[in-house]
Amino acid sequence: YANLSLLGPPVNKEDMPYCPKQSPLIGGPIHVTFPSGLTLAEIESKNRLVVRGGRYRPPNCEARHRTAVIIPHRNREHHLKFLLYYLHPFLQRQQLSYGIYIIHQAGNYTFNRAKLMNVGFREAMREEDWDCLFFHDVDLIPEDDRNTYACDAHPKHAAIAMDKFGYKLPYKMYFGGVSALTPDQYLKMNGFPNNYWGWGGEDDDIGIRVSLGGMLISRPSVKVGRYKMIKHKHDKGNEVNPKRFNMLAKTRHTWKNDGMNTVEYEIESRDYQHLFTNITVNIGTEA
Ligand code: UDH
Repeated sequence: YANLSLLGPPVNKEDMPYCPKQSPLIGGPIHVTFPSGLTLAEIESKNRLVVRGGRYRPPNCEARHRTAVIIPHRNREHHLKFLLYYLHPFLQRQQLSYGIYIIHQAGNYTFNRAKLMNVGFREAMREEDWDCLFFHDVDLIPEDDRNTYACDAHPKHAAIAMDKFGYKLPYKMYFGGVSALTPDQYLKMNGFPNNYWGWGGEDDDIGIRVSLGGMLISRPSVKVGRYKMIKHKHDKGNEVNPKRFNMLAKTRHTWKNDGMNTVEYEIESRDYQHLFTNITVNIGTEA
């Protein structure tokens, strides 16, 4: 009998080689425009390899990273369409294994972005052993392929250069828009706060938690961490939170008793669509 080892490695799915460290599909800057009349069906037809719930794996190699993208959402379907239009091909060019989760706040009570992220973390990790979570505003479109959606040794603030801030960091501790943490990093800072209702403050609280958790902030270069924000006005139901400065002054006393260890909510529905998993959640109201 012939020596079977001479036939080379088996070519079944389980035994694929790892993807290269640098994806050959990466193109650099992306020209972002907002085409009118875009439909979900059109985006679906352009993303044939995406499967139920917005999941994807590279077809010809084993991904080096497994990333869940968590998007807090209510009443921004129009933005969501544009984000999906750009994000799916972007993540595929990076040869990642990924899933996209929309965490939809049920009801009309004041919005709570950070608490929705805690829900997203728990629900995504329940489904799969993700090694990186990207917490992603719905209205920010990455403008460069080299902004890799994988985690670093420290929590990563990815949206370092947004067009609305003149493509630079607005202040040193800014941690808003798009950030990425491993499950370990997330739990080390007890996740995000649950009690910031309305607009503002929660992103700075999260930044403070990173340092209280004994970690640093990692960032891509300003050349690469570029984002275009889809222009919009303040949302109804997300009024400016007047308590935010008082709360921020107390974060170092509150973070251990408010976060992943105390988050409470009720899932209303879980819906596996082609381009994303939608989780509609009742997160309650302010205490
Ligand atoms: N979000 C929703 N629905 C809402 C409120 C917020 O989905 O009703 C989510 C969404 O993912 C959004 C994120 O929470 O990207 C952050 O909220 P935001 O976009 O309101 O915050 P940002 O600071 O914008 O980006 C502030 C309003 C700018 C008004 C400027 C008027 N010139």
